[in-house]
Amino acid sequence: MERTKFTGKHSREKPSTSASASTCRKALITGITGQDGSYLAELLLSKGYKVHGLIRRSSTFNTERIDHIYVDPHDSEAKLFLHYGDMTDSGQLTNLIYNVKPDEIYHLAAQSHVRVSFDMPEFTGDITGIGTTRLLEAIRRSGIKTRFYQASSSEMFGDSPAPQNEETPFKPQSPYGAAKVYAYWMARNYREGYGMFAVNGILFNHESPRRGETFVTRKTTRALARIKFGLQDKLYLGNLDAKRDWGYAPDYVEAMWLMLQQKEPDDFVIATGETHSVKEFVNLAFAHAGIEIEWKGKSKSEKGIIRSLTSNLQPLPSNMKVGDCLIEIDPRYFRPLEVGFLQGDASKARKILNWEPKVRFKEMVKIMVDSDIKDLEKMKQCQDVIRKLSDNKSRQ
Ligand code: NDP
Ligand code: GDR
Repeated sequence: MERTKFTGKHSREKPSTSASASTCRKALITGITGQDGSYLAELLLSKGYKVHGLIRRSSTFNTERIDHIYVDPHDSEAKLFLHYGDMTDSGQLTNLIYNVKPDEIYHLAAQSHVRVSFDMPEFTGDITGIGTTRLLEAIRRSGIKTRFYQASSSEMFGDSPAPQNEETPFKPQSPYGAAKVYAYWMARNYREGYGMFAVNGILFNHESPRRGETFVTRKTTRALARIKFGLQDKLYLGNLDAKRDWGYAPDYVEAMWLMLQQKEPDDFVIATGETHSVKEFVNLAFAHAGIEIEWKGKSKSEKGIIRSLTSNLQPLPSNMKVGDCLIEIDPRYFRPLEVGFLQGDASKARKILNWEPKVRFKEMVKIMVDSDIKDLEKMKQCQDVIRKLSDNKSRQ
């Protein structure tokens, strides 16, 4: 498919008169430019939906994750339509829902970074918490009959004992977790109070090559690729002992869709049931790139040192050798409160939605490492071509 950047010039959908268009289902995705939004948009388009996405105005392009599926709306084949808006703007949300009349709404927009939520608790509450209420109210006021998905999170469980399922009490340990608990209850209130088809997908961590660069998995695989190419010396991390139930994002958006296809609205935990520490993630990622790490020291002084280098690590940065320190702790990445152990029990989703994770932890780590290394290889090849061209030019 042709790569066309969204420029904002043609965001309005042209009225369609074709029979197939009038019967195809319409979905609205908030947070379409994020990791999950992009995979979900692909999934819904593959199922024949027309997909409308809410995007924020930004001074730089923020549509990189969906550029490959964007087609100019003047094209009769166009099925993806983008609209400017923000979770703080109730009027625009109401207008959008009234005009688009979506059959399904997937609400994924959020300030989604837990560490950042401690720096910006009020903003996080506004976007991640009240933002959901604004959307629910927009649905109610516009009078549109639609199905609503709320992106709830395992962070709502906080330090409740594992394994966590739909019955586990919420004990959030961050402004982000607290905002999500509020949003969870608002979705339930609108379901129970107004008979709205509103569901909560309580998703545990899920990652992919499209994961934001400041979440620990992607931060690690990206840094690893940069270290391999000699562009970065070290990776600085926070708490290495936290354990997470990490799944693969494309599997998880499938579960979102399944939840909105049920007869009755209900809430579901989505998880793999496996849990691993940050350190295990780092060890596996580096090992996949041919760097075996050993850990020395304790707490803030703990360091990840090269124990051995295997032959698949080519090209090697010329100065890299056994005994070098590649990973250090930076206390800036610690959180005032931490969620130490998450492990989901997704038996309800397995039974009712017939949902199972397809990609497991080890495979997911490899997918992410390979993708970041490939991206840098491509970038390096482009730089080499540019260098050769400019060498040739200067010789002329
Ligand atoms: P991302 O951080 O990748 O994406 C967040 C999206 O929200 C982006 O499209 C972002 O836009 C948009 N957004 C942020 N603020 C606003 C705003 N004020 N108005 C409109 N849009 C806004 O998150 P993920 O894709 O990883 O997660 C999707 C949802 O699922 C989030 O709600 C997250 O909290 C939740 N969740 C995620 C889990 C995970 O492991 N990934 C697990 C459980 C829940 P922009 O691109 O412009 O920044
Ligand atoms: P999380 O994901 O907080 O679980 O929220 P993140 O990847 O940020 O942290 C996971 C664990 O790794 C530890 N950690 C670090 N984290 C980051 N970001 N950076 C570091 O350098 C670092 N070092 C160690 C953290 O302390 C934590 O224990 C994600 C988000 O997607 C939420 O939106 C979502 O709701 C939850 O997952 C489920």
